[in-house]
Amino acid sequence: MTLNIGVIGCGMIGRDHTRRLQQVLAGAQVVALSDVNQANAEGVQKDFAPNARIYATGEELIAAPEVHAVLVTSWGATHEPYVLAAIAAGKPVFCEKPLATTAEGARRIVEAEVQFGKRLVQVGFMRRYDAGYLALKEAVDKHTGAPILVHAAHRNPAVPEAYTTPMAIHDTMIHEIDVFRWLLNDDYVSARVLYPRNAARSHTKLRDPQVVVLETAKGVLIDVEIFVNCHYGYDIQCEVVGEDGVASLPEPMTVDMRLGAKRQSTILTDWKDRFVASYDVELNDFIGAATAGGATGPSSWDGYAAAVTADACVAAQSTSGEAVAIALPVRPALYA
Ligand code: NAI
Ligand code: NAD
Ligand code: ISE
Repeated sequence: MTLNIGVIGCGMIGRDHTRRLQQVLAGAQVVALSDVNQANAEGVQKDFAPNARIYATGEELIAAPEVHAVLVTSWGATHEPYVLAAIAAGKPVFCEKPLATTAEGARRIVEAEVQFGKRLVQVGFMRRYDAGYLALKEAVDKHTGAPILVHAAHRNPAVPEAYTTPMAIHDTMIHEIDVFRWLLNDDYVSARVLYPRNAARSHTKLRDPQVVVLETAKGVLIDVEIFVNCHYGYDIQCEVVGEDGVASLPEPMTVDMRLGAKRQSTILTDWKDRFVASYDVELNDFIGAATAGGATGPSSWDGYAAAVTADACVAAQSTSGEAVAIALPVRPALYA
């Protein structure tokens, strides 16, 4: 059976996910597109999905009988109503991060899915599918002993003026928030935020870089540098210090060159290239589970836990370094 997918939001990542569904992966086809800016949907239709029908609204796309499953790749603030509509229609839905831009919004999705009685939602936390993070997890689980510290960095070369201080958490660090819960099999209890002087390339509405310190229930301290105007490249770093040793996230494969009395290797500049393979694997997982009528991988609960933590980090951005507590309610059995 071929899974018929409708894509809501045809910007950068909606376009890229449509390309992989149409040209890279087997088992699915994009039959419907929607975007508040219809020109974006038309561009994606023309380039990758000539047979897809364009719907005026995401709600109409979700209701369309030919659509078996939905991809939500519109702006973060629009995710919640589309995911709720897909659950109400009983259709599997892959939602790009963040699941919702507030913890209450993510909680409403968890409650709707629990009431439906079956998992339908996969959140786009693709790092869990990255070969480097999987290898790091194996090293942490089997070799380096119980974790004590994590040092991490999330660096983007530049961001537009519309990117503001809280977005460093909701839009960017949300990936670290999710992946460290998974990597350490732990939950967070507090967050602190510290700022050095502002980088010269930053904007007036953005404190950049920021350092977020998360503490986990098992007592691990995680420091994350978020630097979104680092200029030199797209660079994701992570080192886990354990009782018996230290494990580091592998660098992306690159050719080591000796040229002109220098050793050189390339640093990527675009998130699309850094995680290209993990986007393929996460969507392949979605196709498999959605074809069977359900969902797998990062869940609504993971999206909710990330949203609660992100809200605490954003609150901690204005407490002059004071810790903000993080607490989750009891996890519903659906997500055990
Ligand atoms: P974008 O701005 O390039 O594209 C968003 C598209 O959604 C635009 O075409 C816009 O017109 C459309 N849109 C906005 N509101 C809509 C609505 N209510 N209904 C239908 N369409 C709507 O943004 P981008 O970079 O593609 O990001 C989209 C989502 O993907 C965000 O949630 C972002 O966090 C996530 N993302 C995830 C990445 C990852 O590594 N997993 C990487 C980049 C983005
Ligand atoms: P984008 O701005 O390039 O694209 C967003 C698109 O959504 C635009 O075309 C916009 O017109 C459309 N849109 C906005 N509101 C809409 C609505 N209500 N209904 C339908 N369409 C709507 O943004 P992007 O970079 O593609 O990011 C989109 C989402 O993907 C965000 O949630 C972002 O966080 C996420 N994202 C994830 C990753 C990742 O690595 N997982 C990377 C990039 C983006
Ligand atoms: C973007 O939305 C992503 O998800 C990228 O992975 C991240 O590095 C970037 O900062 C976000 O804007």
